[in-house]
Amino acid sequence: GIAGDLGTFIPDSTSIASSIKYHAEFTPSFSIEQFELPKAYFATAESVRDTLIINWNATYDYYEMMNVKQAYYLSMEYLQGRALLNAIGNLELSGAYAEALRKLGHDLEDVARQEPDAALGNGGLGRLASCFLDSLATLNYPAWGYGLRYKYGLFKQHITKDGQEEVAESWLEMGNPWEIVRNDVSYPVKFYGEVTSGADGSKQWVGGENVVALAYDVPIPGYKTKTTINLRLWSTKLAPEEFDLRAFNAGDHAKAYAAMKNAEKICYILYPGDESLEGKTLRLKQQYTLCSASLQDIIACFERRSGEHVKWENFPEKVAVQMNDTHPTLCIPELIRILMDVKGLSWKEAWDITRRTVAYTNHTVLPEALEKWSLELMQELLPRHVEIIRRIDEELVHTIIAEYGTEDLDMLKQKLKQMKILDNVELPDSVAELLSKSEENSSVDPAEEVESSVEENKPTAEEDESVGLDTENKKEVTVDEAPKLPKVVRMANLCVAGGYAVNGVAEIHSEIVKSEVFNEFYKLWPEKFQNKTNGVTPRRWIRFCNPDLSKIITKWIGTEDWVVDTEKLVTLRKFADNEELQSEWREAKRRNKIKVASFLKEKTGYFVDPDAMFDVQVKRIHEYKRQLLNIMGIIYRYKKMKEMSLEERKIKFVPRVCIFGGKAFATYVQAKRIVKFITDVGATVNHDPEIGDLLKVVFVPDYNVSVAEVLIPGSELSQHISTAGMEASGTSNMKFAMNGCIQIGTLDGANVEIRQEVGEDNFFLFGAQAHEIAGLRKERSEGKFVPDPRFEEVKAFVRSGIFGPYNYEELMGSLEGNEGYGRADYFLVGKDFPSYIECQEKVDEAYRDQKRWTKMSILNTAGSFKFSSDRTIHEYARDIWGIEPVVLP
Ligand code: DL6
Repeated sequence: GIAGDLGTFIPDSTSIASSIKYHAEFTPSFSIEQFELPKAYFATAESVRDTLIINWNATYDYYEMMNVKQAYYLSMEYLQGRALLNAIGNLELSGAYAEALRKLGHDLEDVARQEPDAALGNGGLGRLASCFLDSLATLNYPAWGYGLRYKYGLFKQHITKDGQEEVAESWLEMGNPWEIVRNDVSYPVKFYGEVTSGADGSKQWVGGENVVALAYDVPIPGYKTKTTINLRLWSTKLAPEEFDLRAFNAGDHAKAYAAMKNAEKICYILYPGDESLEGKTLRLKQQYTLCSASLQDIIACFERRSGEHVKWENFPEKVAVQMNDTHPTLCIPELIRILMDVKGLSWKEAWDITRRTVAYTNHTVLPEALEKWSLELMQELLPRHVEIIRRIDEELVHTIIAEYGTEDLDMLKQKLKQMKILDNVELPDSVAELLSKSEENSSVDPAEEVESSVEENKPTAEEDESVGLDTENKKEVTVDEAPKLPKVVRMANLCVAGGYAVNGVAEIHSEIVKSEVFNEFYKLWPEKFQNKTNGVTPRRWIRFCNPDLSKIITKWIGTEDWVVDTEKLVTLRKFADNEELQSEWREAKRRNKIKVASFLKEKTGYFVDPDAMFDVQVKRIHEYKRQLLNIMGIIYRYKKMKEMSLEERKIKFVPRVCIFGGKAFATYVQAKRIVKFITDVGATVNHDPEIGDLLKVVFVPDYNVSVAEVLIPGSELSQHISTAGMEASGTSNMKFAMNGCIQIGTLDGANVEIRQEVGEDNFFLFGAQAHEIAGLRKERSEGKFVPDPRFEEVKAFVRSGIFGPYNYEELMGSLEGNEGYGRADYFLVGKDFPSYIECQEKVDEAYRDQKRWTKMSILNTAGSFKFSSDRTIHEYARDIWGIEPVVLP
């Protein structure tokens, strides 16, 4: 089409300037008389979008023509961040755009800062999805992302005297120049209603509440390629014919309006609170909307590309659907529903196609984060899907019985208890019958016995009945709640039963997935289980966010190809001792630190010394990530400093700026206490004249992708200090390593592999290991743990009131196992504290020797080659999706 004809045109700064002026004039979102920064940003973005649309169309047309196998990534979260610099960087137009804007009186960087972050995600999981899109496009893989177009992104975090305050993030307020609304691409999505059966046994889901999901496309450009893939985000609205005109005309405006809002609110916010039934319902509606609209779209594409003869059995040869965690699990019953009820396939055909199409990535081992939905709620909202899930569960039970037989009933019941999708739900009649036949001599009804064996395993603090939680969003759990046995759908079990591949996101995590989380499934279907260690895009996370260091890398490697072939970074190893490289490396780091210092001044008012070590922990605030361990270590350092003379403390301690950033989920009380605690410690330490520049503690408000892009290049030490076995992977650890930042960390998640690649000498390791954790917790609960006196000293210091009037008892108590809090230092802060502070002493010692430190830094960048999302995506494409790169002619 026309796309191909326009596609060869490469704009220069003059044509770009005209295009920007054109958009400033003819896409009028601002008043005409001015061309200030906000308007310049919009006009610039719109001009970039023109190029993206040309490439998007060409890519789309080509995939249609070639009828390629395509992967579809379904995710409730995308943490895209800003798009402008990334897009022009990928299009290799940064220079031309900078010049064009200069001609128009603006600086490109200032213009770019006008863009709000697209924060449609919480943390690692959402950012991973965004990195994957960049790699997919760059590597020319035919793939699309699907998600929801939340009106409000992740909340803005204000830090007040009371700690964190959440404020709505209205990122679409001024319009979004990157999206293209497709008014002709919309699908009905149904909730509630009932299932009717036809004479032939066919089922129809009828009645209920209907909304429309409308497509908004966000073009995703690859780096140095014309391939531009699509992120399709759904927004919901009321179907026009559903608007209650009669009510409105009769004066019942509220009724007509309520129906409209009810449809629209599905896409209002990311992770609506789910304490209430309304909240839970909304969350389930969101998940179903994503699954239903995306699958209808994928199926429409398959039919369109198939032409006149649609062969449904070929569907898995053309389509791979990846479920990013359990949030899109409803894909499984939804695909079956469409194939059976709409396309007329049999159960066997539909189930077989689904099991060859859908794959699942697990991102957490925390039991409370494995989603469980109330069966009752799901039954009401999605009655047809519950029928299908019951059938899948029944098939699963039969598979388990066929595999293990009925001889050892205890063993069988154990297996069923762990693997069933429907938990605390009576067994299907056919199974109950089968089991009772095998237990002729027993007086107990075996079906009941499965239930009672469940009873013996009452939900623990970790296995509460909360639904829709994830690692980033964990909430308070107390152990003394009366145990209940709600009927639930275990979404992860459904994913494993319905998916053809199940993967973890780092080697250690994938091993835990096999040996603990899904051990029974692993024994049944070992071939399904894989590892795909996460990665991050080197475009955004080094080439664009750290141009200074990138230039040096290119100079020493002799090519810029490392941006798409990170294995080339390994070349840096041979220059790690080179004095010239070392001095260029240090200067680049220092310039980045100066940028961080002025950023901190602007955001927090604190002045920091760019010659101090910049020590950073930025990630969601969560007990398992142990910001508390970091701050307790800082307090120890502060106390020791205070006990020494000025001379002594200067000899003993390297000056440090300790930087924290991260959001606490709004209802996660303990995490919010931690934020408050850190800011209070900062307020005391930073104003202590005895300490001066020797120690500063700064909490950066509203940590997001753009803030990370400033902080990471200017960091020297970064902290990845989760309780071993609890962080699935982590991805900021990879970004820090790429930017030559040395890590202090536990053997957890991707830290393990990072340490292997950068070398043991270039990683500060401390703490208990994953296989020791269970034993250590047991020791604690039996009262056998003897805390280190230095840890006791820090707690007493905090309790002395030195950090202000706030009551830290809840926090300190949680480290001791106060009755009131429940879990006795579940995250083992006290246990790891001595090895942590001793390791920090080694950090100081290494930093004093700047040659050694710089070498370590270079070796971190060199060893980060493995952690490019390009490597990860190649592995998914090869081992899970079976897709090949398709280069546009
Ligand atoms: O895989 C991406 C990212 C990991 O790097 C983090 O370690 C992990 O905590 C995070 N997981 C989640 C889980 N959400 N749910 N459910 O966010 O995934």
